[in-house]
Amino acid sequence: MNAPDRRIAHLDMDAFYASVELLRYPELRGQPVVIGGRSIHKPAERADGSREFSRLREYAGRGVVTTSTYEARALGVFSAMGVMKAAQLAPDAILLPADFDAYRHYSRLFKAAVASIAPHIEDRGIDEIYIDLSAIDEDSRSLGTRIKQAVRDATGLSCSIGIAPNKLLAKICSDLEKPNGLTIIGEADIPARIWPLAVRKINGIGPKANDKLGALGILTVGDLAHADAGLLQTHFGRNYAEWLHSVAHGRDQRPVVTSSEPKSISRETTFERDLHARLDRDTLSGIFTGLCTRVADDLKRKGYVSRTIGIKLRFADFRTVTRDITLTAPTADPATIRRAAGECLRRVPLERRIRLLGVRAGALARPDEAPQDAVQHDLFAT
Ligand code: DCP
Ligand code: MG
Repeated sequence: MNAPDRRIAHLDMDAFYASVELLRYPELRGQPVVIGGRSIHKPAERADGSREFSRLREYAGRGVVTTSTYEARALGVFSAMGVMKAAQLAPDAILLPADFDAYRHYSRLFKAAVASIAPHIEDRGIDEIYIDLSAIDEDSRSLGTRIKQAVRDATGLSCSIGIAPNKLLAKICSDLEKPNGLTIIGEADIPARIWPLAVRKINGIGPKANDKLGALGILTVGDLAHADAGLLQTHFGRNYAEWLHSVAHGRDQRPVVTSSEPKSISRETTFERDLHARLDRDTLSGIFTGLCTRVADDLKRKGYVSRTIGIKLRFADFRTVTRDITLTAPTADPATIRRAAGECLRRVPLERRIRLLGVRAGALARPDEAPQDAVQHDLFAT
């Protein structure tokens, strides 16, 4: 059973990065637009004040699409797709570089707008939040509409909201009528609204579990709800089988957790071409120092110091290794971070070419707090 009186919303911004870009370039509204270029893809301004945009077909490189407008999605272009691949599907689509500062700015604005109506918020990243509405005495449709309007007034952007008895269902619902959706369900709606959905729609059923379930003929959430408990246990183990069964019935007790302290701050970069530890030593070293400087800047801007510095390397064969080191005193100093990261790097045998390099600061604390003793082993676990 779900707790009787809970009412939880999940809010997710629509095509977030792309929508922020459309605020800046309103002439692109209605067109397929893809975010994923580099700074050279910034639009050029013509003498008459109009702008000249890059097109996907002009792109060469290994970048990935961060997001795309719904018009681009209609052409098959989605998040995480290689930009070159996207260019084959939609050569004339507009290409723009990402501007994370702008996205963070709008992220803060929309969260503040929601908080002015419903302050019990769990931050789930740049464009999504859970909101506990249980203590608010207003019907869900009018409250949801009011929150969406507040977000639009503060940002000019649309979002989609799901309102349900728990986080699990709210998250599924916010996606059901995107973009600009408001989807409200109660316990009684589970068979009609949730059971027809593919099991993949459940947050926590990843590609592996999805494939395994598919092989057992379990395709929809309804199939899962009616699956034999013994069969699930045999294939997934007792814990996961029990979880599968309970989520298929729409059960979830997790609270909305309001604190939003980050666990770590990291920066990473995928190179244009794979780099060799010795032959490209200077280039690598420059990039490495740059990453450390950016991590230090992030720490200072967000007001943290870090006790654990880590690195991530991905080799040309996609093998990924991480190393980390605990400092004697917490820091936000770029040179100290660079030294610690350099020590980590010396612990990795560098035989293959390197594809990606990352630097992470973990075990965060506020500079005025007594240093904590946290040790993080899985710095780059996601
Ligand atoms: N993002 C990214 N890389 C991904 C997925 C997303 O960089 N593989 C970024 C860009 C998105 C933002 O995170 O704008 C939010 O992710 P969402 O999954 O919510 O996607 P959108 O907001 O773009 O679209 P939707 O309307 O489907 O929510
Ligand atoms: Mg979104």
